[in-house]
Amino acid sequence: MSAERTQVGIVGAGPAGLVLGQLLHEAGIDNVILEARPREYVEQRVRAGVLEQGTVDLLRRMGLGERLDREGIVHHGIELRFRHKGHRIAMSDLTGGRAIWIYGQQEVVKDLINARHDTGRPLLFEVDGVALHGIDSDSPRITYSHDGEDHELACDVIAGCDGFHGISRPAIPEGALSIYDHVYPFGWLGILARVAPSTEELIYANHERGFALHSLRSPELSRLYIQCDPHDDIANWPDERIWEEMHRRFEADGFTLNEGPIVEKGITPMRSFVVEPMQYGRLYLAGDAAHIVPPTGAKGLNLAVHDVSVLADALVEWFGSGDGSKLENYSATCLRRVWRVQHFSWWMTSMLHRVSDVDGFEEHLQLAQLDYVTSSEAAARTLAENYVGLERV
Ligand code: RFL
Ligand code: PHB
Repeated sequence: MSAERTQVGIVGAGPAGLVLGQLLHEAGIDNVILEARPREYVEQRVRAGVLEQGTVDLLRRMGLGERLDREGIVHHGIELRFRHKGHRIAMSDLTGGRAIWIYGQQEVVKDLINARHDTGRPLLFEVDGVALHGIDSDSPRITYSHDGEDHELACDVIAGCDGFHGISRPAIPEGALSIYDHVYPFGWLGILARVAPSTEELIYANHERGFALHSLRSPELSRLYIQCDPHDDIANWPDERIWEEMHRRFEADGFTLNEGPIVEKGITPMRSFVVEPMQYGRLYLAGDAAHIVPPTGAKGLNLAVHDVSVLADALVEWFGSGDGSKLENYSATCLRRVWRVQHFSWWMTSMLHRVSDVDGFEEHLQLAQLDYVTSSEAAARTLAENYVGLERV
């Protein structure tokens, strides 16, 4: 067993762990990142696509804006499509010029991994058997094996950035946590298709056959989703069936959906989940390890980045001056935004997805809300300011 020491042990090299490692490095705080998966896997995983204004501002401040500004696509509006007609929400006009960027999560992750390598600080892939010890003491430790050798890493604090299925949250005694878990009766079937997007701005469609979303990754790559049964098997969805369903759900006067080869497809269940508090002893949870939102609000990655910017700020103060007040308040500070974003993501999800609705009551409520959001400037601004990301919560 080899013994090592660091100030902050970070479990997980998703957006949360990598951004935290970089922010701590900038402040001269020693840290080690441990990742269970291979580098190639982490860099290829197709997930989020929408970055809020605040996330882009932070990445630029961290010196990670170069490729993002070159290849990312800035968007100033989105379309809500219902009763087969499109209605634009002019996000930037409604929010004093704020916007969102389309830049794939795996591109953010690639940029962060490259920046990490430039720092020379450790980022280990394919670690096994990660376990946390003494998290309620002043000297927490992480044990793991790497390249067939067992290691013990002594830390001042541990950051659990290991996603929803990680080991950090379960390391906290059950009685210390309150868990809020809401599972939706639908999922998203998502595809990546090698074809020019059929739209310049994202389309969120409420359709009698179920929700559909048209997004993109580049001028040659479209990203589309349709609401489906979360327990359905992707094998039941040959490409022709997917396109046929997409055509029906996006149908509108003057709109043509471009088809192309599907290069990736999968089904994701949808849930809202929050654990409180997001800290226990010397363990701090961040990102999907602490909360999950349904993707309709495009918020998960952005929230993960916000958590770690709060955590980094608190750790810099604690290591720098010994003042632990921000660290003590870490969970409370994060949870204000977490619950705001939970509400927004649930609200968007509820407004846009079809559920079994025998008497049509819910459908009428959804359409009434969509009419309101697309005709009242106040209602449109509520959607817009949440979508681009609130500056202050
Ligand atoms: P991640 O990205 O899951 O990273 C956690 C990392 O921890 C590793 N790990 C371990 N490492 C060591 N030891 C262990 N025992 C470990 N267990 C796990 C994992 O391998 C992984 O590398 O969590 P993080 O960093 O908190 O980031 C969260 C985001 O990934 C997530 O919230 C977003 O992808 C959600 N999301 C979206 N968010 C947005 O902001 N905008 C979007 O447009 C958006 N679209 C989406 C999404 C998520 C989706 N899916 C697939 C759930 C669209 C979809 C379809
Ligand atoms: C995406 O491009 O993957 C995407 C866009 C908007 C969402 C969710 C995902 O709400």
